[in-house]
Amino acid sequence: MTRAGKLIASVGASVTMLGLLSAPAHAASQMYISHSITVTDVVTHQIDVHLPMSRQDAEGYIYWGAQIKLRCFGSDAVFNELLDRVPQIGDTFSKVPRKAPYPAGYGVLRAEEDGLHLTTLDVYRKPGLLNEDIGAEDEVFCDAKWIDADGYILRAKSEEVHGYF
Ligand SMILES: [Ca+2]
Ligand SMILES: [Ca+2]
Repeated sequence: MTRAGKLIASVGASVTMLGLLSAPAHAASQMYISHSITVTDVVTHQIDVHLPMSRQDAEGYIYWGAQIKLRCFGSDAVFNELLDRVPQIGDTFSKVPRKAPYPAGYGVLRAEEDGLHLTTLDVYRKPGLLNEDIGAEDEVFCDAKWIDADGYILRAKSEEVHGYF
């Protein structure tokens, strides 16, 4: 490594250490949400939210109380209906784990190498809460609202998933 390279690496290291001491300033700049619905005897709905950033930044945000709020909608020509109690486990997610029998690691913000993640897993009766068009095919999408400890907000919307739920 050149002397300049060493200097840059050393500056990078001290910035990372500062990041551990306070909520990272603008690390959260993008958010992605996707979801899948699997129909068997029941209807299983998984929502995945990802904010790309370093693991250290994700740990900082989670520690300082960042939240992700999720809502899901039935898509219709005139009016997209808010689906009440979807996700079933509640709409606000933070560092606080869901109680068993909700599966461990789901429904709680987690830090990984590629950033901050949230995955929900809900199981509904069939037909149930995702059956937004009675007697017809259903189209469901979800949106995510990120709120960090300073009140900074990001929003993202998922693709529509179609099926008979
Ligand atoms: Ca519809
Ligand atoms: Ca339907």
